Amino acid sequence: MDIKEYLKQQAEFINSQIRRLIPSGIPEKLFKAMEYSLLAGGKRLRPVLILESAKAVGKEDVEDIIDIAVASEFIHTYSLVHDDLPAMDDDDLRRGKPTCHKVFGEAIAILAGDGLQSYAFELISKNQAVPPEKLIRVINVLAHGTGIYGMVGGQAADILHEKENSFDDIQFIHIHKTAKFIQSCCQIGGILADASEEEEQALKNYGLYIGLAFQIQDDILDEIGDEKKLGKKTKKDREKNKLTYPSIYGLEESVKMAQEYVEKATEEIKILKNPEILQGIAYYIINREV
Ligand code: GRG
Repeated sequence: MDIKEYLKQQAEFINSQIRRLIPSGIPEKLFKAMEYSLLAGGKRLRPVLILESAKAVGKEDVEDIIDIAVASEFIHTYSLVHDDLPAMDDDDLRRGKPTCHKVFGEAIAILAGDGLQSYAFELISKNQAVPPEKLIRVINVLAHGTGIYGMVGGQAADILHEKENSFDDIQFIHIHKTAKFIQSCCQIGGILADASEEEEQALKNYGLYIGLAFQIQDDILDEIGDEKKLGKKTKKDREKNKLTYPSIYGLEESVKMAQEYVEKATEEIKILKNPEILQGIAYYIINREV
């Protein structure tokens, strides 16, 4: 299977589901800001990981969990909108297009991010097909991975750090800012597919390893200044003295580290019924150009 083509198809499928699930009946400018940011492009990695993790454990029909997968993209989009704000990274472009606050103003961008986050949890909690006790676990895992113990905590550490160039600093920041959200998506797929404890742990380990590989690859792409990464932070980040893997280890070592994490990730999920697509995604992460 051509994994790149498969992921492209899956991303298109997620796009159609996002369009279906964008909430209506809200102030028009807020709606437009949410819609603009949600549909501005993107790999849709997190919802795809939820669906593929469920399939890897053996869930054949994922129709009943699509809204939960889409909710993860709502949260991801909120994080990008807030990350771009003047108070954070102060970016003019995201995915090659003007950032949400550049188009709609800062106040609406903040509210669009807030709205996307809370609506994500509303969407999950109103799923009728999944038993409530499972939904509570999903909500808990997602809130943990994206909140103060995960992405929000990592973002705070990234903003607050005093550059020491140490392995501990960069690992803490990237495990929390990037990997924990990705890890929670893999775990959620497992929960929704009734994974055993051992299978769920394998998915958690896989998620953490690919999350770290994802961040290292992101840093590598920034470092080599790939032209295709329009709107991503490159020179600006370096000017702001951000901790990146290449800035500490150099490019060659960073490439090696990402490869090692991917190998560990693929090894972890060998116990699953259908590990192949997740294994393909792991390799895609370090071979991607955007
Ligand atoms: C504002 C609470 C808060 C958190 C922000 C998302 C984030 C945390 C920071 C963005 C900066 C950054 C480069 C993070 C590292 C990796 C990452 C999350 C990249 C963007 O995700 P992709 O590549 O984006 O999946 P697409 O555009 O494909 O959806």
